[in-house]
Amino acid sequence: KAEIEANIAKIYSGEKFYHYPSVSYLYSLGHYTYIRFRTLKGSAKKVFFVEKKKHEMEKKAADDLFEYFEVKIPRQTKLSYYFEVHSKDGIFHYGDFEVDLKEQSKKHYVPFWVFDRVLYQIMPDRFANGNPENDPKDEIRFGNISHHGGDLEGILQKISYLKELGVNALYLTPIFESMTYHGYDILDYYKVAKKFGGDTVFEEFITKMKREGIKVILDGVFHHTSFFHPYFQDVLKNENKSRYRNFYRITGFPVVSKEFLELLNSDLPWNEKYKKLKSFKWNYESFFSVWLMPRLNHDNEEVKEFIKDVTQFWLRKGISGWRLDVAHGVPPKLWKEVRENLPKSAYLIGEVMDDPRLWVFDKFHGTMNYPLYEAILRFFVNEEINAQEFLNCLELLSIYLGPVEYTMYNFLENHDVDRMLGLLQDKRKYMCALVFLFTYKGIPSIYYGSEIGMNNTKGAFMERSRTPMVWDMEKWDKELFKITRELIKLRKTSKALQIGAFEPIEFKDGLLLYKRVHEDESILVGINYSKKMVPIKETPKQVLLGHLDGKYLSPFSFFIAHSL
Ligand code: ARE
Ligand code: CA
Repeated sequence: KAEIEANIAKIYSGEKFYHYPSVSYLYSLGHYTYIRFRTLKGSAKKVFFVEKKKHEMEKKAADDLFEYFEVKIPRQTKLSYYFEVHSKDGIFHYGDFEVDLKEQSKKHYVPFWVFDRVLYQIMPDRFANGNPENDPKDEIRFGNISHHGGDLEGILQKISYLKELGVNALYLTPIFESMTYHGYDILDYYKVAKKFGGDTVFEEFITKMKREGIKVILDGVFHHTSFFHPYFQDVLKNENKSRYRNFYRITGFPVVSKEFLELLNSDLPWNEKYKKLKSFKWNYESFFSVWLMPRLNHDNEEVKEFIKDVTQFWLRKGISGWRLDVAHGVPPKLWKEVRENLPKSAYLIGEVMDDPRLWVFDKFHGTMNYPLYEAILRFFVNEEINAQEFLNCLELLSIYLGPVEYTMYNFLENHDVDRMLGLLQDKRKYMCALVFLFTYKGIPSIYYGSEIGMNNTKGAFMERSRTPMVWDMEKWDKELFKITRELIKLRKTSKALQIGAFEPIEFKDGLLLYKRVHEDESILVGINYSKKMVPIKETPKQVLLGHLDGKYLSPFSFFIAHSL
């Protein structure tokens, strides 16, 4: 181990200290400008940021190799500065930087409307059936799971519900022509599926949502198309001579065997066919070996143009942004081109499962925040890390993402993971996690039904979190609905929660105590995720939500307050 460490130290010895005014080391957001500095672990005792005045920087986080320091100062547009590093070998001056932050914010423009949003994710098939006449027939069921008949009319009929809840942006999983209930196998990217109401209902949908101040974000599936998409069908038919041969990643001909086609065209019911076809071999790349989803060839200029065209098309039709499916399976460079091609006001979220850094800054405005979700799972669900460790995870992410953090898509659940209330089996605990989600940096989202206590964890993974929305009010958890509604309200009106600085006060054992600060607004949040009563050392001015027992916070409870 010592040898490895010595080698690492050697590799980085020229880089013991590091800062460059790139967006994750220097940025402005809200009321502040944030400056970061990196040191090789153990190589600095103190770091000062010097700009007119000398500011001591705070050690925020550490990973295996480095320690990260930060200081925040009132928002600046121009800066000239250097660093003074105190180490055991003496005092060093690092850098001499002149920076115009206006240039940076022009380059990393974020659509301003995003900050005060609370997203609500809906799987249209599973939400509300507003028109039974458009329900698809059973012959297009895949696997054992099929359509429930939900549609855009259904969502429209529930506008008053959405208003009461207070959400002001919707993320809909795919609504284009497809054969499955989830819609990730798109047949026509320019048509809203008839089963969801078609183009006419979509227009009405957009108009009404606009009137209500609800933004609409759609799911864009550009990693793959459906096997039955006309482009892929053309390849099947014309093989090597197909005009669309290079739209996909074909690895040989024939693309599928005769037996495959025979089975496909047989009279067997879809669920049987689908299962049997899985065991065949085929000559194209696909999503996770799913034959139904052949992978597009993103090196092909025509495919690039196609993606740009579709994303533009629906923005012109009135949507406000895209959630981009399997974004990590498409080259980042392409997303950059896509972004440059769209109006600046479009909000782009990539589905990226792991390290998001390659995909943000000049690509997406954020990703589905899986790293934060992992940290939440580890602290709130598995309880395998304590508050200090949780804080280090948060601060590391903050160091990695810089301003992007504030526009990440944050979630406790979505259609690909289990419902957290089900995992926790404890409403008090769930509310603690929810309070964290709504008071932390990033755009919070609610997955349909969580607000009323849906918590199914029985059945197949992924499918079990997609049971139909419960509309029978008798079955609702009214307390959860109320608290969710209040959190949404608070979030929408608090600049501190949207763009304020995050100031940890005490992260110890199960206690999370922190402030969110913007100008003269300061919100104090306490979450006691432990079995003990915990004393709170800050005195809040006015408790807004949850409560304190004198100076104490009860087990698995929270408070949100205006602080002095
Ligand atoms: C269906 C069944 C599954 C079955 C699968 C294969 O539901 O139980 O295993 O078929 O036969 C959509 C549908 C799914 C459907 C799938 C395939 O929603 O229901 O599955 O199509 O037909 C990976 C990807 C990530 C992806 C997840 C699901 O990296 O991009 O898997 N998420 C998006 C969407 C999905 C959607 C698709 C992609 C496809 O959000 O809803 O699925 O368009 C680890 C790995 C991840 C992996 C993850 C799986 O974390 O690191 O890479 O994510 O596990 O949970
Ligand atoms: Ca219907």
